[in-house]
Amino acid sequence: MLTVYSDDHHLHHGRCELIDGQLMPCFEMPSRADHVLARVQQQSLGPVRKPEDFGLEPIRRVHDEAYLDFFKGAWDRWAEQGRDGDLLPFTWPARTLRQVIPKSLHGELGYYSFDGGAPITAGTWQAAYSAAQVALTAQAEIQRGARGAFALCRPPGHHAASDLMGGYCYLNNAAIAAQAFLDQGHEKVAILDVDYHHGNGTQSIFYGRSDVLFTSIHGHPEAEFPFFLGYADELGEGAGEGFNFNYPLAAGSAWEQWSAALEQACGEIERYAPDVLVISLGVDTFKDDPISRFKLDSPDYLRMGERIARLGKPTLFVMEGGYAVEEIGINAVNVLEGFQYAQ
Ligand code: OKP
Ligand code: ZN
Repeated sequence: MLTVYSDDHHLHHGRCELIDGQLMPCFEMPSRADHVLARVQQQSLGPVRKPEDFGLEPIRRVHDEAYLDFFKGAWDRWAEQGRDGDLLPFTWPARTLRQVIPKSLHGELGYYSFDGGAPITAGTWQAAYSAAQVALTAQAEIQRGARGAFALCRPPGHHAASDLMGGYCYLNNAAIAAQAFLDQGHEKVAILDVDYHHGNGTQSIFYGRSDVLFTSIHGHPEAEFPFFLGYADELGEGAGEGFNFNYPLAAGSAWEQWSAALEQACGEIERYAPDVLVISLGVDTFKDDPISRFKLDSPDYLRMGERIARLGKPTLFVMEGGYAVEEIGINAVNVLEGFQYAQ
């Protein structure tokens, strides 16, 4: 299986995040992708290629124009103010406030984000842009007839909505790839999001549409980030009604509970009968993940890949979360190997 990877991810390295009332070094760090790449090479998964540049157009198909302009220009405005620390939002247009776009940098940043977990640094735009190109290049490989391809994206994307960054995410790599499949002639794309956190961005982008089925297995939002989306009663709206399925699970869930939810998600995907499948591949479901509370073990990821393979669809894997840095390579590549070597 082809892996697409860009060194540009190193350009994004946030300094710290606020967690449990403390400033901590960012869990979403460059060594994550380095470990995954090393494991891909160690296991001889297949060739590794740099991304092609498809430009901004396929990104614009998913993201709001003004949001992209803001994100692209935000660091230079910050630097003009003489700042060199990470740019982080601190005020959001929550209930009782107006959805108005202010003129100041911090006002706009609050408008275009939903949490304080996505720092903008000097290289964040370039890293996120390249991650989207990584996803599009792997998508093109599937389009050319490959059975599977791996987009080793960093930063991740599934929390990013059309005009919102947050949860370590800026551009929604999986959604951009899914939209590219549709724009290149496919009629139905299914997304299966196996990251520990609900893919609120991806869900919101496709919530009113029937050409993309969104399914997600994740920590229950009553107790877990992103808290305000990802409940089981969110089934889509308008033309999208019946094309969104969430499987929130309790903290402590292990393969037994997780795989039962996977069976249900696979049932919906089979009923939908998509042309292609996009996997938002987070491995923060791992038992030793420092910010998550599921109990999957490394061999479980082989089973996960095998079950996905049995859906029998051309499958694009897009890297999302996973913060147990030492094991992230083993676990992510186990999914790919389980898929690759399944009948
Ligand atoms: C991203 B992905 C804020 C703490 C909130 C955000 C978790 C984002 C997970 N400083 N934590 O889904 O793995
Ligand atoms: Zn996650």
